[in-house]
Amino acid sequence: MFQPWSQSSLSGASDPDVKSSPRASSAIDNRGALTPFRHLYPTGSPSTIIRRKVKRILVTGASGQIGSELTPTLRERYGDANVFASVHKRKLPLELAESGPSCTLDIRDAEALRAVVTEHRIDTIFHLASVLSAVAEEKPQSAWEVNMNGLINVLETAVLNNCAVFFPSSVGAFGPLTPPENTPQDTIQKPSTMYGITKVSGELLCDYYHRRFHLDTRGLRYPGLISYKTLPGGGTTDYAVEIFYAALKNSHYECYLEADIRLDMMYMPDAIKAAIQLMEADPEHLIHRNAYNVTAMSFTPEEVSEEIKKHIPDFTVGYRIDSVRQAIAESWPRHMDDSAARKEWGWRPDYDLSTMVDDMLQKLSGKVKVG
Ligand code: NAD
Ligand code: AKB
Repeated sequence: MFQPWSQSSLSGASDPDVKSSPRASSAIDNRGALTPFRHLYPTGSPSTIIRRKVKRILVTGASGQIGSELTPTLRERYGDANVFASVHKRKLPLELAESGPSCTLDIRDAEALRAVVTEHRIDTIFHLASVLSAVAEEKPQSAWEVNMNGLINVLETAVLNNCAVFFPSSVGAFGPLTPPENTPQDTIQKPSTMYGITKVSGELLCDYYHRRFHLDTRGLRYPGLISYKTLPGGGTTDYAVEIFYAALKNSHYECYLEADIRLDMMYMPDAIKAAIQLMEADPEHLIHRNAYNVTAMSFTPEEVSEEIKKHIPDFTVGYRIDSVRQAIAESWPRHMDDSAARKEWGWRPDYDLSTMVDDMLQKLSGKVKVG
């Protein structure tokens, strides 16, 4: 559907560093060559941070809200056989299970992850396996294990196999002390949730592996994502998806957030575009690797309801507040400044509130049974 960036940016295939670097030994070489505690490790090393042609990809958490849409787009772009989908407890939809290779993998199992990456000669990992914000507040220890130990496993495996890594951070990486309007790219990050703590730590860890081991890590701070293929997996912004199902099914929705809580949001096609565009971007232009603020729209439950009412006039919304998710939402920015992403790799969303609502209702009306 989208092809806004040039294939010519994928010129790494001819880079001698790509061909000459022996995969298994490169990590040892990388580590051995490092001066320990080389302070303020200079960002990037022209010999190892190279343009690369993404060609053998592993998607972790491939059956989730993002993975179930990113995986088929990657398969379309790089070839079905080159995109390996790994899942945990949530199964892949049939068409994804049938269209390319897949496996079951617990991201906390470092050995199993290493075996998949080595056996399938993976060179790029889109690491989506995670516990989201609301579930992370219910199970903080488990969120730490999956989000942090899982990420360390991915980064270590990536070093050993010379892989690039995509890490999706979140608006949740900010907290109550962060400026909520036009939230700058570089600002206070003191989140009050376990999810946020794992996201800031993840961003820092990805930057660390980039400086310390020259790993090609890149990340985005996604806002709430809205999509019609797969339901979200236990976040604070899930209301912005549920509301469409409820509108079509019952013409009524009970919202768990206050009517006037404003949050950044993005439609899934833009989220997929951003991930691929960032991973294909010329590394020389990437100053803020981990992670870029990206947003497409910012709205309240009341505003999205009004937009839905333009299509379903008898739609009504009630409010039954969930204090945990309301508190999380209150600690997040209202609107992020994504000018660094726009400047450094040409980020620009295609959907705003009105075009997103229009498309969501069209796509979902064929899927949801009117009750
Ligand atoms: P999701 O919950 O829909 O999918 C996450 C997947 O991780 C699930 O399929 C789950 O089975 C898998 N998983 C959980 N524990 C695992 C384990 N131990 N081993 C392997 N897999 C495991 O989440 P999503 O919305 O697709 O999000 C993907 C990434 O994007 C996450 O890092 C999330 O924090 C980030 N993100 C998402 C949003 C959003 O609105 N969806 C916004 C910001 C950031
Ligand atoms: C959540 O609400 O947890 C996610 C996110 C914005 O990170 N949708």
